[in-house]
Amino acid sequence: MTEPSLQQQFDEKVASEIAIEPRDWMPDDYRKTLIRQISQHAHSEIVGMLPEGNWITRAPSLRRKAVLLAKVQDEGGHGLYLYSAAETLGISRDEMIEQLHSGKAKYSSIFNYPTLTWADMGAIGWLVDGAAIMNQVPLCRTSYGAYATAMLKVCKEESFHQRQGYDLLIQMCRHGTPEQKAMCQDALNRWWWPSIMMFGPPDADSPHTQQSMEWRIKRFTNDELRQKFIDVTVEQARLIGLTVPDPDLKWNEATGHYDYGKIDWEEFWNVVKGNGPCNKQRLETRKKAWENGAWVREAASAYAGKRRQRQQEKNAAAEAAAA
Ligand code: FAQ
Repeated sequence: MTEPSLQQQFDEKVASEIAIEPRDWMPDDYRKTLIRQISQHAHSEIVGMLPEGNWITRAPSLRRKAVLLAKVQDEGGHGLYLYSAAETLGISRDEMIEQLHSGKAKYSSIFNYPTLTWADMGAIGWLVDGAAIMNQVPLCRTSYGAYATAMLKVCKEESFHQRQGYDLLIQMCRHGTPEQKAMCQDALNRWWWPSIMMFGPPDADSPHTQQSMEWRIKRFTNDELRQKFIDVTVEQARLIGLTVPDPDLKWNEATGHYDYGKIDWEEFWNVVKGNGPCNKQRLETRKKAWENGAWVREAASAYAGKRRQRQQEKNAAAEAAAA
């Protein structure tokens, strides 16, 4: 079959909502875009374990510790599904890790901010996982089958993550001391703007959005998702008596949405370029973990090799006996 008709088949599948599967023909740029997005998403999940992992030993009760531990483990699992989904596109796990460690591949800007108080665990679950859900529910219908399948499971777990964070804040805001409530407000003040930056640059400055929308990798633009997130989250803040740190935030009857203040895109690009408060620390920690885990990878692959060899010997013996 010649290239134009393969392209045509691909276009027709995308237009009629038939998932593109790993063995299907796909344009090179579609493959590259998916590898870029899925691997960066995977890196975000893995690096994203660090800010909360920092608080597991300091959780204030056994229940909160168990919940936080389960959540952070889930994020590790999400990273693994996503690395596997990216591998179906022809990139190896080692290449992806190399790209993260060399700074070639990005991970979400949000994980370069420090977690200073226990209320940050609430703010991350509520805002960061809340933003992740807003972005990832539409990805359950993304055009690449393996990514969509991974997203289905991830989204179920993200809902629990968002809930546990919001629940933590409800407890402190409604039943806590004035100091605890002030700690929650401080967490919202610090996490609000970075959370709404998570959706990426404004549509006018987003080089990938238009093409990704055409390929139905993305189902909504960065600005559309940001707006949806702001609209639901402002109401949730009000419900627990917290104030969103944006003096320009105002309900707009005409649009049916909240208008919001100017986002500091200079801060965003600065963090994306590696100059946020924790970029260096996050990458150093990941590199060290990779180096320290080398013996585990070696042992696991030696064990897998031995099992394979034993199975081959068994099969050969069975064949010889049957002959
Ligand atoms: N941070 O043209 P666009 C989570 C980059 S998971 C850093 O708009 P695109 C769960 C972008 O890569 C959070 N870089 O790009 C959790 C591109 O650079 P490149 C991660 C960013 O791909 C919770 C350039 O800017 N979620 O939170 C960011 O069409 C708690 C131009 O941007 C995903 O990855 C950013 N915020 O749209 C875990 C979701 N935004 O690659 C632990 C899947 C943009 O050309 C604890 N990804 N850039 O060098 C997506 O939906 C999209 O990739 C976007 C960006 C929306 C992130």
